[in-house]
Amino acid sequence: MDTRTPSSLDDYYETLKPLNLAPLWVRLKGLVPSEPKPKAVPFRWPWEPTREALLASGSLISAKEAERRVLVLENPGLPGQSRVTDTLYAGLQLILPGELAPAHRHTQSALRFCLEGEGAVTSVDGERTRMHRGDFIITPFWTWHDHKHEGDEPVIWLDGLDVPLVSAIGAGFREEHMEEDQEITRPEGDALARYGNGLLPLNQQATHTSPVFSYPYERTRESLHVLGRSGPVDPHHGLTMRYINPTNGDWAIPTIGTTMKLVPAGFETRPYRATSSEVVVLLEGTLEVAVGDGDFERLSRNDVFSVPGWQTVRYRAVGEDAVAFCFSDRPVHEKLGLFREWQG
Ligand code: GTQ
Repeated sequence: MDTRTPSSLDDYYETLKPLNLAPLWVRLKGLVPSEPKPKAVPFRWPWEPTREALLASGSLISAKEAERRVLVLENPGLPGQSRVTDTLYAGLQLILPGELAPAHRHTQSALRFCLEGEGAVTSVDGERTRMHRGDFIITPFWTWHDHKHEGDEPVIWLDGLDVPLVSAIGAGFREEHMEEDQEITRPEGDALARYGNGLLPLNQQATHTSPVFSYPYERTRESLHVLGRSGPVDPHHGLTMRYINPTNGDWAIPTIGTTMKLVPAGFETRPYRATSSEVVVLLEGTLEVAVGDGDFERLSRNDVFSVPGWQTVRYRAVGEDAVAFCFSDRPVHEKLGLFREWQG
């Protein structure tokens, strides 16, 4: 080996490559930035063309062939990476009458937020739940889940998963079930009655994920609209309620924070930013959102919007009350003691 001292730093760097070494001093500021610099950008997926593209897949590939017939929402700042923000995955899933998306399980936690159509059923670890617009459904990590369609119109829902987070820590596993269609062992509504009525079985232990795996919109909506008539409206969040795990008071999913937000007609939120990144989908009304120095962008029904971390965000509702479902990686920031927020 040539042990002579290189004559320049560039020559020196060349000598480091075969040794699998690198100088920290050229990388330090990138590795340890002064503040978060997400690669994801704020972006809106408009419902109509997105829905059209998804429906077009329906005549080309079946849910069974695809395993899951999903169009992944790819953030333009992270092309080819199947990420909606730096840390979250989102997709829009289509299931047609009579179809079955076969049972599997994985260590990624998943949520479904139902947007269009009636008649689909998701089964999770032995219990079925019917899916209606606005329902929030959880498939906890490592639970068997399949989706089927017993109705007569296309059904579309938004999938949210912690795929990039699980990948970052190298904890991803998947298994296919031996049967396409898992065995049902409890009646529909069991989980909601057992865990979701302000009651718990006497000796219930805390669970990682909320055992209430289906949160019907009917109930969420009632809470929000009752609060909307009387309660104070938070200047930064409007009326935002988080879905909880009743066994420990934590977020419903240990890695994904889910909320429903009502912004009253004419209300504009104060600027806010947090380290967590978020995905927003508009359920009711018209919501405008401004990120950073950008102009307000209008979200219409079922539009999906990505808010990267550490970006200032403001919302305003136009015309009538706006209701939006949001999911974020906030629980991970909190659990690591790294959650920061700023309220303008
Ligand atoms: O429905 O189980 O969008 O496993 C991505 C991975 C949906 C699902 C996705 C999945 C699923």
